[in-house]
Amino acid sequence: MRTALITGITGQDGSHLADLLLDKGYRVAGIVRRSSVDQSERIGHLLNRIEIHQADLLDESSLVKVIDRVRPHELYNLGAMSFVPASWEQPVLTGEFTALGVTRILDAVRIIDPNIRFYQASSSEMFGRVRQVPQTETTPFYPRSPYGVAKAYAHWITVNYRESYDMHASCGILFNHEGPRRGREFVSRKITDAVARIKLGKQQKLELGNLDARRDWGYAGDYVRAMWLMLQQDTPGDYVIASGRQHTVRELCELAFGHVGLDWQQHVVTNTNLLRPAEVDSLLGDASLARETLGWVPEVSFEQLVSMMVDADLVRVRREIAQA
Ligand code: NAP
Ligand code: G4F
Repeated sequence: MRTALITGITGQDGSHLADLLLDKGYRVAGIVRRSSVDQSERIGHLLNRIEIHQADLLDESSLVKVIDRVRPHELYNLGAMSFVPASWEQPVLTGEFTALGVTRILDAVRIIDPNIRFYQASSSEMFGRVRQVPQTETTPFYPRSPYGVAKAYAHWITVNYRESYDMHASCGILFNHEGPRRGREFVSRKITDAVARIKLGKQQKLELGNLDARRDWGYAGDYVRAMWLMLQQDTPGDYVIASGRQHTVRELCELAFGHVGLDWQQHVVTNTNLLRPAEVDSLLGDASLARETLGWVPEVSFEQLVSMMVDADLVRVRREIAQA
């Protein structure tokens, strides 16, 4: 039986990846940082099928102990401070988790067993003010937030450990991916949650920032499959994972409100406080390498993704109303 260890298992991607690996017959262990409250919202359905270990990306000795205890064949490093606006509020902590945390875990792997296959959650935010359209594995980085800068460091330290220590370490440069488990502060989920609440009479208006921002959005369930495929290759590498289609935040609003028969323009108001100090205006990925080498293709379209998220939020808000 193969064993996988996941950092960030309580997050959106960690929970989808745990689902996938359990389906494939893996023993799955996850790293969580200690909290005084329950963090199992996304993994409640699989708590009796996974192992949970406490450690923190800020503390290398805790990572060494867990890796030694679990002895994984594959380690997926998904833990990070992942919300871009928060990275301006806490730039140093973002660097500690999202940049130096990756050195700590790579070093822990090197010490315990450098044959462990390693996945790093790189991000399209590294492309920032894009130098090429569409973006590929060779497009230069120009990050536009402390988060993007931290991810660029994390990406290169992973490449460096691969080249320095001959480790099987791969980076997935993932473009935005969403789903019903997405955190409610991210724009897709903020919109679909508001659509459900407005439809059911619990909210009137939705405040948003930049409606012109363009993103290449896909479904998280499709994207975690790409992570697993990268670690099944004979040789490690870096891969762009994207849908190859781009939409504005405005179009996302139109589609989400339209799904329940509402006119988005009656409900969305812009708030300049939600604009970012430096914006990533447009991202569009070219996943040809992943398609050709990994055989990866996304299965859920943008339209299906938005419908799935609105429907899930309608079910949840209805339940909350019934329980109130
Ligand atoms: P998410 O839902 O915000 O989950 C982040 C996870 O990281 C949570 O489990 C969180 O634990 C954990 N974490 C944060 N700080 C930690 C620390 N100091 N030690 C250990 N764990 C820590 O993010 P996601 O959307 O699943 O994204 C997964 C990864 O992919 C992240 O690295 C993100 O930056 C990257 N990424 C995401 C996207 C996307 O569109 N979703 C695109 C490209 C790259 P708590 O529950 O304790 O907070
Ligand atoms: O949903 P977002 O907050 O995602 P963002 O900043 O693109 O980052 C996400 O994707 C990255 C991959 O490219 C990940 F690495 C990262 O961890 C995260 O998962 O914002 C998307 C766009 C932005 O341009 C933002 O300015 O939506 C715009 N937007 C407009 N109004 C808003 C809002 N974003 C948020 N969160 N909230 C708003 O009210």
